[in-house]
Amino acid sequence: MIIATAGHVDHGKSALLQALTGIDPMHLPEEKRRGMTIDIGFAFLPVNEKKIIAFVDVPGHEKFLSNMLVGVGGVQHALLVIACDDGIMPQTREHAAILKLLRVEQITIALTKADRVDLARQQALRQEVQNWQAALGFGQVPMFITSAHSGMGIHELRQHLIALPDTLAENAHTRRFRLAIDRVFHVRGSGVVVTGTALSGQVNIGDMLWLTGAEQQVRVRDLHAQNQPVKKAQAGQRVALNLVGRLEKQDITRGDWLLSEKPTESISRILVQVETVPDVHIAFRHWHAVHAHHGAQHASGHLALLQEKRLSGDIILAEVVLDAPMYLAEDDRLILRDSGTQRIVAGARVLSLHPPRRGKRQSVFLDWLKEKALHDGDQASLRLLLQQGHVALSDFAWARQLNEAGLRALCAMFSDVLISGDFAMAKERAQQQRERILEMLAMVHRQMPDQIGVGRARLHRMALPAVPEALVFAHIEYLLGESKIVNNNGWLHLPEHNIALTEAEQALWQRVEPFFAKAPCWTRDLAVALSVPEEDMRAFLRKAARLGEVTAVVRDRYYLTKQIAELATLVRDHGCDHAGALRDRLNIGRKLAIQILEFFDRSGFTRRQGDKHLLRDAELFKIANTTAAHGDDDGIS
Ligand SMILES: Nc1nc2c(ncn2[C@@H]2O[C@H](COP(=O)(O)OP(=O)(O)O)[C@@H](O)[C@H]2O)c(=O)[nH]1
Ligand SMILES: [Mg+2]
Repeated sequence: MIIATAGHVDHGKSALLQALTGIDPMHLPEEKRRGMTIDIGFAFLPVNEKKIIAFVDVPGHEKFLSNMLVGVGGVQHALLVIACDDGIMPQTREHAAILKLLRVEQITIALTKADRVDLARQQALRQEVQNWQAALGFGQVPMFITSAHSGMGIHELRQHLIALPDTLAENAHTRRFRLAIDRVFHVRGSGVVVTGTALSGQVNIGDMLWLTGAEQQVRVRDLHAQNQPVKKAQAGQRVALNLVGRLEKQDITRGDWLLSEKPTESISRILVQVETVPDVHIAFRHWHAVHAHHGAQHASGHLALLQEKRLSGDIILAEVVLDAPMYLAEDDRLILRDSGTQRIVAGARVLSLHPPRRGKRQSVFLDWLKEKALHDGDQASLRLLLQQGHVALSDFAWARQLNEAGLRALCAMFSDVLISGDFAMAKERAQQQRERILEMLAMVHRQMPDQIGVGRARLHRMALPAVPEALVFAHIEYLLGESKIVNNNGWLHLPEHNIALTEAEQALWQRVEPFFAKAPCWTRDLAVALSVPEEDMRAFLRKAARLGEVTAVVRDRYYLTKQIAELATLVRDHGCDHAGALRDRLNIGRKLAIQILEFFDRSGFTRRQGDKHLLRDAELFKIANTTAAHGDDDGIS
């Protein structure tokens, strides 16, 4: 449990913490000299064996608002302090707005310095504050009248804070570890130690984490949570980590992050829902220069509004374009300050880490984004993505910082969704795509009756070019498993496309096969040589092709399929990527060499680039070695 203070400068935040915990949270010499909090400070209140409350004390002076924002990032509860003699002041309002925008909705209010005013003033202020906070929408907020000098109300406030429930436990089990670094030390004998607020997940001694900024993997050698040595720390705790890596203290600064793993991409454009609070006046311009704060990090950038004009009560959708990458997850909350006046202008809830390159102002997309803004949480996010098509689960889990257990639990809630490898999609849509694959195969068979079928890369391109290859391959695997399609040495075809030779045809095959020993054969030449009508020979060879015995490199010119496989092996292993090379290697005519390479291009085995033919689907033309298939089981009875 972490509780942060909030409130106007000199209202007695630091004094209150000292009264509650016995610890003076001000630690900098300059703070002591000036009697004013400049940076965040800390105090810990041990409750029992298991529970220690961490307090983060923040500066109230508007000059140090950045530090205040660092202090309240990731906390579960805030102690909003208002001095009885001063009442509600500008930073009281500003800090309350920040808490609201960061969704720190659990707050307790302390009316401090009660010894300075009479009872009537205390009661009048209590009423005023009650009305004000209710208007802000905080709901039921416990209020205490205290004096750090006389001790009034301190015991009651302490007991109240001790009894607060811990709310972030679920987050610790379903999310990845994320920690916003706010301080860095060099500790003699240990090396680099960082401290920060754990936003989500868990960390153990020995874990490898990704350190942003220094951009390297680090190992956790030692851990403290809530100021105590521990083996494991988790979300909702102040954590100190002794890190091992190629690191010096100066390689790390406040605002860096410790993440579960290296992000696959750097995020500097995000789509957000701009959020406002009644106490903050906003007047956005398009391309408003802003400063975005998140955790202990901040970066400058611009706010690009997505709608031309806004109707009152409408959701404000915008793109935040950052000057430096930030480490965000969906539903994270940013605080936006006006770069000129430094004032808080709004909060922003992250809706998407991946703004589309085109069409983000089109109504179809805006409607979808608006729908996203209206809903919170993992389930709604996945449902809305599934509406658009397939979802890459690893990307989705990263965007929401879900760990494996969290993702699994979420997927289990979707009964009408098909999970295939890394992809999730609506079962109905998957069914449509599989149908499409079968239809395409049927068409291929109609158009190319002398071909046994197509390779999977080509089938992907023909049937579902806009769907990721891995997903189409997964569909194909499924259809193979269901015997809806057949795989013949990498060639895919419908089961009914493959029929056996009759006895007469088998006899003809005995006579035809020897002709292939030296070279590929033309249908007409075989017809003439064997005195078979050309049309009969053509039909026979097409059937042999469907059976996978022969393969046509051009219409009516056939190789034995195993010869094609040998040619393919040659290209695969020696890269005979142009006709000259193949001609020389095989000692064949240039025209035939070109026919072979063009056939490989058409099959999807190679891809033409200029006059080269580059390998594309190396799996094609591999003749399965069926006798070796169970080799691994040898010796096990
Ligand atoms: N009379 C009185 N003075 C207080 C009380 N709490 C704090 N102060 C004084 O108010 C000033 C500001 O207190 P401080 O805790 O630094 O305020 P902060 O800026 O909100 O952290 C200091 O001079 C304190 O001694 C209180 O309960 N009663
Ligand atoms: Mg202070």
